[in-house]
Amino acid sequence: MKTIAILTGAGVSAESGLSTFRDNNGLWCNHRVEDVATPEAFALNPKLVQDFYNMRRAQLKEVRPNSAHLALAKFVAAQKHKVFLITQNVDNLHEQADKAIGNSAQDNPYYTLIHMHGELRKARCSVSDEVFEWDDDITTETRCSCCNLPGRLRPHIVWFGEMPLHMDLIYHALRDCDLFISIGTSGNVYPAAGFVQEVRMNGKGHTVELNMEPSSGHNIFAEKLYGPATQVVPKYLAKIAA
Ligand code: BV8
Repeated sequence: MKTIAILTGAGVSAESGLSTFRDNNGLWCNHRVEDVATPEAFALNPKLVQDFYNMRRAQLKEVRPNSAHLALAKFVAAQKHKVFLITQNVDNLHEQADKAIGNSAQDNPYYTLIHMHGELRKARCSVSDEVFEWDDDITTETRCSCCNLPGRLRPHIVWFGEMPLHMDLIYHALRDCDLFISIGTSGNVYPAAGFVQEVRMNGKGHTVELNMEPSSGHNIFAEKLYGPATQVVPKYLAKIAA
């Protein structure tokens, strides 16, 4: 049984119209990270942080998966190997693509989809840690159904300085995989940026980078293909599926 681990970042969603973080006019260009994506920022100015995520959550209603998401979804659905799709993204475009081709991680025993930085369409109570499906705005007045009090509900997002989710499962996949494909990430944010190193040091997988341009860790990858995800992802997956 072969295992495939795939890491995606903001670049896979760029051609669906979602801003990346560090490209020109990226998300962080309009907001300092410290102002909107840390627990301290949330404590200091909860309305600014909630508005930042409300804007991004609302965008999800207008964006659709692109041909890179769809090629990934078709590739994953066709596998009789274990596939771990580990995304840094908090959008739901992988889920939308899976649904479009009739697949889902819930129904496919070979397929695990991991949102290591959380999800825009979920909210979490800061006190009970209960997580809720959430499609609307969250304000400082919104009440969580667990405590029925305002001001406790936060985006279910991993901020800087917080531990990403499902890390044990992720490291198991990295050490076990025969193939590690990194797609659309700049390799600036840890621990995700260190995954390729983990595969090289403690795993056995062939490592591949598919990105618009060389990432910070480009020289660690055994194979690289550069260009827009909607071109390089379908091309690469067709090659290995043949
Ligand atoms: C933690 C949710 C510890 C928010 C995000 C060393 C080890 C460990 C930690 C650190 C370390 N050094 C520093 C740290 C701290 C920090 C960090 O890494 N800082 C960086 C800036 C140096 N890391 C953390 O804080 C992490 N937590 O380490 O906790 C701990 C230990 C014990 C106990 C408690 C805690 C948490 C990091 C998670 C932060 N949250 N997201 C949100 O989304 O609002 S990170 C954020 O960056 C997004 O998730 C994003 O996905 C992620 C990575 O960015 P990319 O996806 O790569 O996006 P980017 O714009 O950078 O790049 C896009 C790429 O796509 C580019 O290369 C571009 O060329 C390409 N591209 C563009 N268009 C296309 C394309 N490619 C193809 N086609 C296209 N069309």
